[in-house]
Amino acid sequence: MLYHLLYPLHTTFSAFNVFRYITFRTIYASLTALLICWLLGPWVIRKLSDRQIGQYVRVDGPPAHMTKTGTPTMGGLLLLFAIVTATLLWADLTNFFVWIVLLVTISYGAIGFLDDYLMQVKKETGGLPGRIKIVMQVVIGLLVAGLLYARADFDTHVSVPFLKQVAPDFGWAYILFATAVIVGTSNAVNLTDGLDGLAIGPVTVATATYLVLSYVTGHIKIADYLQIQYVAGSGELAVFCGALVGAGMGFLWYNAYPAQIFMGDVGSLPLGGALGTIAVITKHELLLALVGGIFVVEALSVIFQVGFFKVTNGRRIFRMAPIHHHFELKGWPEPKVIVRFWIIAIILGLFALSTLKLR
Ligand code: 57M
Repeated sequence: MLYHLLYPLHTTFSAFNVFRYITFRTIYASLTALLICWLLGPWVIRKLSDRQIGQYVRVDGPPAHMTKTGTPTMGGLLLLFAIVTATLLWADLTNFFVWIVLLVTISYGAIGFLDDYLMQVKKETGGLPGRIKIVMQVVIGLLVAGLLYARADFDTHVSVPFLKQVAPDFGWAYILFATAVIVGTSNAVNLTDGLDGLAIGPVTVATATYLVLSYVTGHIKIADYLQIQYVAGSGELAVFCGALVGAGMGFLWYNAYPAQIFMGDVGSLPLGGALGTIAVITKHELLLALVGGIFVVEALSVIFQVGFFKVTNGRRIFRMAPIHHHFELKGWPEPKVIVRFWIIAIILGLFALSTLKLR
Protein backbone atom coordinates (compact mmCIF):
# COMPACT_ATOMS: atom_id res chain seq x y z
CA MET A 1 0.00 0.00 0.00
CA LEU A 2 2.80 2.39 0.95
CA TYR A 3 4.35 1.68 -2.44
CA HIS A 4 1.21 2.93 -4.17
CA LEU A 5 0.69 5.89 -1.83
CA LEU A 6 4.24 7.21 -1.52
CA TYR A 7 6.21 6.23 -4.63
CA PRO A 8 4.10 8.48 -6.92
CA LEU A 9 5.12 11.44 -4.71
CA HIS A 10 8.82 10.94 -5.60
CA THR A 11 8.50 13.69 -8.23
CA THR A 12 7.81 16.12 -5.37
CA PHE A 13 9.80 14.42 -2.58
CA SER A 14 12.76 12.70 -4.26
CA ALA A 15 13.40 10.64 -1.10
CA PHE A 16 10.23 8.65 -1.87
CA ASN A 17 11.98 7.23 -4.91
CA VAL A 18 13.33 4.63 -2.52
CA PHE A 19 9.92 2.93 -2.45
CA ARG A 20 10.47 1.64 -5.98
CA TYR A 21 13.23 -0.68 -4.77
CA ILE A 22 12.25 -4.24 -3.80
CA THR A 23 15.29 -4.44 -1.50
CA PHE A 24 14.14 -1.43 0.52
CA ARG A 25 10.57 -2.67 0.82
CA THR A 26 11.75 -6.20 1.71
CA ILE A 27 13.85 -4.91 4.59
CA TYR A 28 11.01 -2.79 5.96
CA ALA A 29 8.43 -5.56 5.50
CA SER A 30 10.73 -7.74 7.59
CA LEU A 31 11.18 -5.12 10.31
CA THR A 32 7.43 -4.37 10.35
CA ALA A 33 6.48 -8.03 10.79
CA LEU A 34 9.22 -8.51 13.40
CA LEU A 35 7.98 -5.57 15.44
CA ILE A 36 4.34 -6.70 15.21
CA CYS A 37 5.22 -10.17 16.59
CA TRP A 38 7.65 -8.81 19.15
CA LEU A 39 5.29 -6.14 20.52
CA LEU A 40 2.00 -8.09 20.31
CA GLY A 41 3.48 -11.42 21.48
CA PRO A 42 2.93 -10.95 25.24
CA TRP A 43 -0.64 -9.71 24.69
CA VAL A 44 -1.46 -12.71 22.43
CA ILE A 45 0.05 -15.14 24.97
CA ARG A 46 -2.08 -13.54 27.71
CA LYS A 47 -5.25 -13.67 25.61
CA LEU A 48 -4.74 -17.34 24.65
CA SER A 49 -4.09 -18.23 28.28
CA ASP A 50 -7.16 -16.32 29.47
CA ARG A 51 -9.26 -18.30 26.98
CA GLN A 52 -7.63 -21.58 28.10
CA ILE A 53 -6.39 -22.25 24.56
CA GLY A 54 -3.59 -24.41 25.90
CA GLN A 55 -1.87 -27.37 24.29
CA TYR A 56 -3.19 -30.81 24.98
CA VAL A 57 -0.12 -33.08 25.06
CA ARG A 58 -0.63 -36.71 24.08
CA VAL A 59 0.49 -39.19 26.73
CA ASP A 60 2.20 -41.44 24.16
CA GLY A 61 4.83 -38.82 23.40
CA PRO A 62 8.23 -38.31 25.03
CA PRO A 63 7.68 -38.11 28.80
CA ALA A 64 9.50 -34.77 28.97
CA HIS A 65 6.69 -33.24 26.90
CA MET A 66 4.08 -33.66 29.58
CA THR A 67 5.37 -30.47 31.24
CA LYS A 68 4.26 -28.61 28.11
CA THR A 69 0.61 -29.27 28.79
CA GLY A 70 -1.38 -26.05 28.73
CA THR A 71 1.21 -24.02 26.81
CA PRO A 72 -0.81 -21.43 24.84
CA THR A 73 -1.16 -22.55 21.23
CA MET A 74 -2.62 -21.12 17.99
CA GLY A 75 0.16 -18.52 18.08
CA GLY A 76 0.12 -18.89 14.30
CA LEU A 77 -2.66 -16.29 14.35
CA LEU A 78 -0.04 -13.71 15.35
CA LEU A 79 2.35 -14.97 12.66
CA LEU A 80 -0.32 -14.68 9.96
CA PHE A 81 -1.42 -11.21 11.13
CA ALA A 82 2.19 -9.95 11.01
CA ILE A 83 2.96 -11.52 7.62
CA VAL A 84 -0.24 -10.35 5.90
CA THR A 85 -0.10 -6.84 7.42
CA ALA A 86 3.55 -6.29 6.47
CA THR A 87 2.97 -7.64 2.95
CA LEU A 88 -0.10 -5.43 2.37
CA LEU A 89 1.87 -2.43 3.66
CA TRP A 90 5.08 -2.88 1.66
CA ALA A 91 4.39 -5.03 -1.42
CA ASP A 92 3.28 -3.93 -4.88
CA LEU A 93 -0.38 -5.00 -4.61
CA THR A 94 -0.79 -5.12 -8.38
CA ASN A 95 1.53 -8.15 -8.40
CA PHE A 96 -0.34 -11.39 -9.24
CA PHE A 97 2.16 -13.66 -7.46
CA VAL A 98 1.86 -11.75 -4.18
CA TRP A 99 -1.90 -12.40 -4.15
CA ILE A 100 -1.39 -16.07 -5.04
CA VAL A 101 0.92 -16.58 -2.05
CA LEU A 102 -1.43 -14.59 0.22
CA LEU A 103 -4.31 -16.81 -0.98
CA VAL A 104 -2.45 -19.97 0.04
CA THR A 105 -1.28 -18.44 3.33
CA ILE A 106 -4.74 -17.30 4.40
CA SER A 107 -6.63 -20.40 3.18
CA TYR A 108 -4.17 -22.89 4.71
CA GLY A 109 -4.26 -20.78 7.86
CA ALA A 110 -8.05 -21.15 7.88
CA ILE A 111 -7.74 -24.95 7.58
CA GLY A 112 -5.24 -25.00 10.45
CA PHE A 113 -7.43 -22.68 12.53
CA LEU A 114 -10.41 -25.03 12.07
CA ASP A 115 -8.26 -27.99 13.15
CA ASP A 116 -6.89 -26.16 16.19
CA TYR A 117 -10.31 -24.74 17.11
CA LEU A 118 -11.94 -28.18 17.09
CA MET A 119 -9.05 -29.61 19.11
CA GLN A 120 -8.26 -26.80 21.53
CA VAL A 121 -11.54 -24.95 21.97
CA LYS A 122 -14.19 -27.59 21.26
CA LYS A 123 -11.90 -30.18 22.89
CA GLU A 124 -12.66 -32.60 20.07
CA THR A 125 -9.60 -34.87 20.25
CA GLY A 126 -8.03 -35.24 16.84
CA GLY A 127 -9.46 -31.96 15.57
CA LEU A 128 -10.35 -31.87 11.88
CA PRO A 129 -10.20 -35.41 10.39
CA GLY A 130 -6.91 -35.83 8.49
CA ARG A 131 -8.66 -36.81 5.27
CA ILE A 132 -10.76 -33.63 5.24
CA LYS A 133 -7.64 -31.53 5.97
CA ILE A 134 -5.74 -33.08 3.07
CA VAL A 135 -8.67 -32.78 0.63
CA MET A 136 -9.06 -29.06 1.48
CA GLN A 137 -5.32 -28.52 0.99
CA VAL A 138 -5.30 -30.38 -2.33
CA VAL A 139 -8.30 -28.43 -3.65
CA ILE A 140 -6.57 -25.12 -2.84
CA GLY A 141 -3.31 -26.44 -4.29
CA LEU A 142 -5.03 -27.44 -7.54
CA LEU A 143 -6.77 -24.04 -7.73
CA VAL A 144 -3.49 -22.16 -7.26
CA ALA A 145 -1.54 -24.42 -9.62
CA GLY A 146 -4.34 -24.06 -12.18
CA LEU A 147 -4.27 -20.25 -11.91
CA LEU A 148 -0.49 -20.26 -12.46
CA TYR A 149 -0.76 -22.76 -15.34
CA ALA A 150 -3.41 -20.61 -17.01
CA ARG A 151 -1.02 -17.67 -17.27
CA ALA A 152 0.31 -17.29 -20.78
CA ASP A 153 3.87 -16.71 -19.56
CA PHE A 154 3.95 -19.60 -17.07
CA ASP A 155 6.49 -22.28 -17.90
CA THR A 156 5.84 -25.96 -17.06
CA HIS A 157 9.49 -26.98 -17.31
CA VAL A 158 10.98 -28.21 -14.02
CA SER A 159 14.56 -27.12 -13.35
CA VAL A 160 16.87 -29.73 -11.84
CA PRO A 161 19.52 -28.53 -9.37
CA PHE A 162 23.13 -28.87 -10.66
CA LEU A 163 21.93 -29.87 -14.18
CA LYS A 164 21.67 -26.77 -16.38
CA GLN A 165 20.67 -28.69 -19.50
CA VAL A 166 18.00 -30.84 -17.86
CA ALA A 167 14.54 -29.27 -17.49
CA PRO A 168 11.75 -31.73 -18.31
CA ASP A 169 8.45 -30.20 -19.49
CA PHE A 170 5.60 -31.62 -17.38
CA GLY A 171 2.87 -29.99 -19.47
CA TRP A 172 -0.57 -30.11 -17.82
CA ALA A 173 0.81 -32.65 -15.30
CA TYR A 174 2.70 -29.68 -13.81
CA ILE A 175 -0.56 -28.78 -12.06
CA LEU A 176 -0.43 -32.08 -10.12
CA PHE A 177 3.30 -31.69 -9.46
CA ALA A 178 2.89 -28.13 -8.14
CA THR A 179 -0.02 -29.21 -5.94
CA ALA A 180 2.12 -32.01 -4.48
CA VAL A 181 4.92 -29.52 -3.70
CA ILE A 182 2.54 -27.13 -1.91
CA VAL A 183 0.59 -29.77 0.05
CA GLY A 184 3.69 -31.84 0.81
CA THR A 185 5.67 -28.89 2.17
CA SER A 186 2.73 -27.77 4.29
CA ASN A 187 2.39 -31.16 5.96
CA ALA A 188 6.14 -31.69 6.32
CA VAL A 189 6.43 -28.39 8.23
CA ASN A 190 3.45 -29.47 10.33
CA LEU A 191 5.18 -32.71 11.32
CA THR A 192 8.39 -30.81 12.11
CA ASP A 193 6.61 -28.54 14.57
CA GLY A 194 7.14 -30.87 17.53
CA LEU A 195 9.87 -29.10 19.60
CA ASP A 196 10.24 -25.47 20.73
CA GLY A 197 11.29 -23.41 17.71
CA LEU A 198 12.01 -26.51 15.66
CA ALA A 199 9.68 -25.52 12.82
CA ILE A 200 9.95 -21.73 12.83
CA GLY A 201 13.76 -21.76 12.75
CA PRO A 202 14.19 -23.81 9.57
CA VAL A 203 11.12 -22.14 7.99
CA THR A 204 12.74 -18.74 8.55
CA VAL A 205 16.04 -19.97 7.07
CA ALA A 206 14.33 -21.58 4.07
CA THR A 207 12.26 -18.47 3.43
CA ALA A 208 15.38 -16.28 3.62
CA THR A 209 16.88 -18.57 0.97
CA TYR A 210 13.82 -18.16 -1.24
CA LEU A 211 13.93 -14.40 -0.60
CA VAL A 212 17.24 -14.39 -2.47
CA LEU A 213 15.97 -16.84 -5.11
CA SER A 214 12.84 -14.73 -5.70
CA TYR A 215 14.91 -11.58 -6.12
CA VAL A 216 17.39 -13.08 -8.61
CA THR A 217 14.66 -14.97 -10.53
CA GLY A 218 12.73 -11.72 -10.97
CA HIS A 219 15.78 -9.70 -12.05
CA ILE A 220 16.29 -10.17 -15.79
CA LYS A 221 20.01 -9.29 -15.81
CA ILE A 222 20.94 -11.42 -12.79
CA ALA A 223 18.79 -14.33 -14.04
CA ASP A 224 20.55 -14.11 -17.38
CA TYR A 225 23.98 -13.97 -15.74
CA LEU A 226 23.18 -16.99 -13.55
CA GLN A 227 21.51 -18.71 -16.51
CA ILE A 228 18.42 -19.45 -14.44
CA GLN A 229 14.85 -19.02 -15.61
CA TYR A 230 13.64 -15.40 -15.50
CA VAL A 231 10.11 -15.11 -14.08
CA ALA A 232 8.84 -11.57 -14.59
CA GLY A 233 7.28 -10.20 -11.41
CA SER A 234 8.57 -12.94 -9.09
CA GLY A 235 10.99 -10.48 -7.49
CA GLU A 236 8.09 -8.95 -5.57
CA LEU A 237 7.82 -12.24 -3.63
CA ALA A 238 11.00 -11.14 -1.84
CA VAL A 239 8.83 -8.63 0.05
CA PHE A 240 6.50 -11.43 1.23
CA CYS A 241 9.55 -13.56 2.14
CA GLY A 242 10.94 -10.61 4.10
CA ALA A 243 7.66 -10.31 6.00
CA LEU A 244 7.73 -14.05 6.79
CA VAL A 245 11.37 -13.93 7.94
CA GLY A 246 10.64 -10.96 10.21
CA ALA A 247 7.50 -12.56 11.63
CA GLY A 248 9.41 -15.82 12.14
CA MET A 249 12.15 -14.09 14.16
CA GLY A 250 9.59 -12.19 16.18
CA PHE A 251 7.62 -15.37 16.92
CA LEU A 252 10.81 -17.28 17.77
CA TRP A 253 11.43 -14.70 20.52
CA TYR A 254 8.53 -16.37 22.39
CA ASN A 255 8.61 -19.86 20.86
CA ALA A 256 12.27 -20.42 21.75
CA TYR A 257 12.93 -23.05 24.42
CA PRO A 258 11.22 -23.12 26.88
CA ALA A 259 8.35 -22.01 24.64
CA GLN A 260 5.79 -19.55 25.95
CA ILE A 261 3.59 -20.21 22.92
CA PHE A 262 3.12 -22.80 20.13
CA MET A 263 2.07 -21.85 16.63
CA GLY A 264 -0.56 -24.57 16.18
CA ASP A 265 -1.72 -25.90 12.83
CA VAL A 266 -2.94 -22.37 12.09
CA GLY A 267 0.76 -21.52 11.83
CA SER A 268 2.51 -24.64 10.52
CA LEU A 269 0.16 -25.38 7.62
CA PRO A 270 0.26 -21.90 6.00
CA LEU A 271 4.01 -21.45 6.52
CA GLY A 272 4.75 -24.66 4.63
CA GLY A 273 2.10 -23.93 2.01
CA ALA A 274 3.52 -20.47 1.35
CA LEU A 275 7.06 -21.84 1.05
CA GLY A 276 5.92 -24.50 -1.43
CA THR A 277 4.01 -21.93 -3.47
CA ILE A 278 7.06 -19.62 -3.65
CA ALA A 279 9.21 -22.56 -4.79
CA VAL A 280 6.70 -23.25 -7.59
CA ILE A 281 6.41 -19.63 -8.74
CA THR A 282 10.19 -19.05 -8.76
CA LYS A 283 10.67 -22.36 -10.67
CA HIS A 284 12.97 -23.77 -7.98
CA GLU A 285 10.62 -26.60 -7.00
CA LEU A 286 13.07 -29.50 -6.66
CA LEU A 287 15.61 -27.23 -4.94
CA LEU A 288 13.08 -26.99 -2.07
CA ALA A 289 13.89 -30.62 -1.22
CA LEU A 290 17.42 -29.34 -0.44
CA VAL A 291 16.51 -25.99 1.11
CA GLY A 292 13.83 -27.68 3.21
CA GLY A 293 15.89 -30.81 3.82
CA ILE A 294 14.95 -30.77 7.50
CA PHE A 295 11.25 -31.02 6.58
CA VAL A 296 11.98 -33.78 4.06
CA VAL A 297 13.91 -35.86 6.62
CA GLU A 298 11.18 -35.34 9.23
CA ALA A 299 8.46 -36.49 6.84
CA LEU A 300 10.50 -39.43 5.49
CA SER A 301 11.25 -40.59 9.04
CA VAL A 302 7.51 -40.91 9.63
CA ILE A 303 6.89 -42.65 6.30
CA PHE A 304 9.69 -45.17 6.88
CA GLN A 305 8.69 -45.70 10.53
CA VAL A 306 5.04 -46.39 9.73
CA GLY A 307 5.90 -48.53 6.68
CA PHE A 308 8.50 -50.58 8.54
CA PHE A 309 6.12 -50.97 11.50
CA LYS A 310 3.44 -52.40 9.21
CA VAL A 311 5.77 -54.64 7.20
CA THR A 312 7.50 -56.11 10.28
CA ASN A 313 4.34 -56.30 12.43
CA GLY A 314 5.47 -53.86 15.06
CA ARG A 315 9.21 -53.23 14.75
CA ARG A 316 10.51 -49.67 14.54
CA ILE A 317 13.46 -48.05 12.74
CA PHE A 318 13.54 -45.04 15.07
CA ARG A 319 12.85 -44.93 18.78
CA MET A 320 10.02 -42.58 17.79
CA ALA A 321 9.12 -40.61 14.68
CA PRO A 322 9.35 -37.85 13.57
CA ILE A 323 13.11 -38.06 13.93
CA HIS A 324 13.40 -35.20 16.42
CA HIS A 325 11.73 -37.46 18.99
CA HIS A 326 14.27 -40.21 18.21
CA PHE A 327 17.13 -37.95 19.30
CA GLU A 328 15.15 -36.84 22.35
CA LEU A 329 14.69 -40.48 23.41
CA LYS A 330 18.41 -41.06 22.77
CA GLY A 331 19.03 -38.56 25.56
CA TRP A 332 19.75 -35.37 23.64
CA PRO A 333 18.34 -32.41 25.60
CA GLU A 334 15.57 -30.65 23.64
CA PRO A 335 17.58 -27.44 23.04
CA LYS A 336 20.46 -29.47 21.60
CA VAL A 337 18.15 -31.20 19.09
CA ILE A 338 16.64 -27.86 18.10
CA VAL A 339 19.87 -25.90 17.61
CA ARG A 340 21.56 -28.76 15.74
CA PHE A 341 18.56 -28.88 13.35
CA TRP A 342 18.85 -25.11 12.89
CA ILE A 343 22.57 -25.47 12.03
CA ILE A 344 21.74 -28.10 9.43
CA ALA A 345 18.97 -25.88 8.00
CA ILE A 346 21.46 -23.00 7.58
CA ILE A 347 24.02 -25.28 5.89
CA LEU A 348 21.34 -26.56 3.49
CA GLY A 349 20.18 -23.03 2.66
CA LEU A 350 23.71 -21.86 1.89
CA PHE A 351 24.48 -24.96 -0.15
CA ALA A 352 21.23 -24.53 -2.11
CA LEU A 353 22.20 -20.96 -3.00
CA SER A 354 25.62 -22.19 -4.13
CA THR A 355 23.92 -24.49 -6.67
CA LEU A 356 23.05 -21.36 -8.66
CA LYS A 357 26.74 -21.28 -9.58
CA LEU A 358 27.28 -25.06 -9.52
CA ARG A 359 25.40 -25.75 -12.75
C1 57M B 1 1.94 -32.28 14.24
N1 57M B 1 2.31 -31.78 16.53
C2 57M B 1 3.10 -31.97 17.73
C3 57M B 1 1.64 -27.65 18.56
C4 57M B 1 2.22 -27.28 17.22
C5 57M B 1 1.43 -39.87 11.81
C6 57M B 1 2.14 -39.19 12.94
C7 57M B 1 3.61 -39.02 12.67
C8 57M B 1 1.49 -37.82 13.21
C9 57M B 1 2.23 -37.01 14.26
C10 57M B 1 1.40 -35.82 14.66
O1 57M B 1 0.51 -35.93 15.45
N2 57M B 1 1.75 -34.70 14.10
C11 57M B 1 1.00 -33.46 14.38
C12 57M B 1 2.94 -32.31 15.36
C13 57M B 1 2.50 -31.18 18.90
O2 57M B 1 2.55 -29.79 18.51
C14 57M B 1 1.32 -29.13 18.33
O3 57M B 1 0.96 -29.26 16.94
C15 57M B 1 1.26 -28.01 16.30
C16 57M B 1 1.87 -28.26 14.93
N3 57M B 1 0.92 -28.93 14.10
O4 57M B 1 2.21 -25.88 17.01
O5 57M B 1 0.47 -26.91 18.79
C17 57M B 1 3.37 -31.39 20.13
O6 57M B 1 4.71 -31.00 19.79
C18 57M B 1 5.32 -30.37 20.91
N4 57M B 1 5.73 -29.01 20.53
C19 57M B 1 6.73 -28.41 21.28
N5 57M B 1 7.13 -27.15 20.94
C20 57M B 1 6.59 -26.45 19.87
O7 57M B 1 7.01 -25.28 19.59
O8 57M B 1 7.24 -29.00 22.21
C21 57M B 1 5.16 -28.37 19.45
C22 57M B 1 5.58 -27.10 19.09
C23 57M B 1 2.97 -30.50 21.28
C24 57M B 1 4.28 -30.37 22.04
O9 57M B 1 4.45 -31.55 22.82
O10 57M B 1 1.95 -31.14 22.02
C25 57M B 1 3.13 -33.48 18.06
O11 57M B 1 4.23 -34.01 18.26
O12 57M B 1 2.04 -34.06 18.08
N6 57M B 1 2.48 -37.81 15.43
C26 57M B 1 3.58 -37.60 16.08
O13 57M B 1 4.41 -36.78 15.77
C27 57M B 1 3.81 -38.56 17.22
N7 57M B 1 4.63 -39.63 16.68
C28 57M B 1 4.18 -40.91 16.60
O14 57M B 1 3.08 -41.23 16.95
N8 57M B 1 5.07 -41.77 16.07
C29 57M B 1 4.74 -43.18 15.84
C30 57M B 1 4.28 -43.44 14.41
C31 57M B 1 2.90 -42.89 14.18
C32 57M B 1 5.25 -42.78 13.44
C33 57M B 1 6.00 -44.01 16.06
O15 57M B 1 7.10 -43.43 16.10
O16 57M B 1 5.87 -45.24 16.13
C34 57M B 1 4.55 -37.86 18.31
N9 57M B 1 3.77 -36.76 18.78
C35 57M B 1 2.97 -36.90 19.87
N10 57M B 1 2.93 -37.99 20.58
N11 57M B 1 2.24 -35.82 20.25
C36 57M B 1 4.88 -38.83 19.40
C37 57M B 1 3.66 -39.17 20.20
